[in-house]
Amino acid sequence: MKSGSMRIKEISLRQDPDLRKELALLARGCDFVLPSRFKKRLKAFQQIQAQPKKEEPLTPALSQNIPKFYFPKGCPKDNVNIDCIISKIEKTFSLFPNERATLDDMGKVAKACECPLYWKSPLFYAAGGDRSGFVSVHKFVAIWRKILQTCHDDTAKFMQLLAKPGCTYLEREDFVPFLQDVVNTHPHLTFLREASEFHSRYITTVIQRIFYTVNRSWSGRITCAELRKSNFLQHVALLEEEDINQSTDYFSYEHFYVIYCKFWELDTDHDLYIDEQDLSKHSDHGMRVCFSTSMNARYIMNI
Ligand SMILES: [Ca+2]
Repeated sequence: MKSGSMRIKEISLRQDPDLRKELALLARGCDFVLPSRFKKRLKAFQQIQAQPKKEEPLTPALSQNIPKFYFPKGCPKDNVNIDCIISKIEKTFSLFPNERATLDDMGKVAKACECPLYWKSPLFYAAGGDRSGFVSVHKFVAIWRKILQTCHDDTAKFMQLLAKPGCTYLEREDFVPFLQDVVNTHPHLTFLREASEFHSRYITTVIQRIFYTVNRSWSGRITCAELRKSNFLQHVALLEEEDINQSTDYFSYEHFYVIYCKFWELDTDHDLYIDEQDLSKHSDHGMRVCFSTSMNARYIMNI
């Protein structure tokens, strides 16, 4: 605005019929011929030019016009009736003895919360169910009400349930209770349930696949933004509807079987680590030439 007004003053100065001649002389450096009236006006003009430009503060009215566009915990929705959801949850808890839910009951609670079925164990553990073996209606309602008030999409809610207190990211061990519950209760994993020594191997494989796909920064910590950009929660939701082998990105038992068999084949001493010694025996010692190069790491990663 100020540069605009100065420009207008300059134009008016040039167009002043009484001063045009003096202005031409000024341009040639003959300021001593200028009349005092022109000098006075020129001095005032130069003073305006010399003043440093001040940053005009953003008026409150203007800042209020910029809509909020950053929602780290999801964009709040107008049509969420928290009291209605809480009432539904209380009604579900009233079906359980002493209004306490065990882990086996949490499927019904997850549905009352309008969550996918396999959110049941994260809901249970987030409400402290692992300490007492059950969750009381009061404890659960207090926690879920707070989550509904602060987390406005599924990603933010799931992150809040799984992350350690005060953490804004997920680490590998945060997924273990959730995946152990999938192993314990998914109808397509009954044969795996009978082989308890393979539980941790399946869980470890799924966790590695989750981090390989979701943790695009390779930091070892999945952020809310990374989880939101991924298809992981869609796969969790589909666990209750489809054959688990359809989840070819994460949960497929068939994929786990192929990965584990290849690992077992390469891990010749079966200590559950693949090292140079294991790979040196692979393919009639054909890979020995690679060990002194960075290819070693690449072979391990591509298994
Ligand atoms: Ca080994």
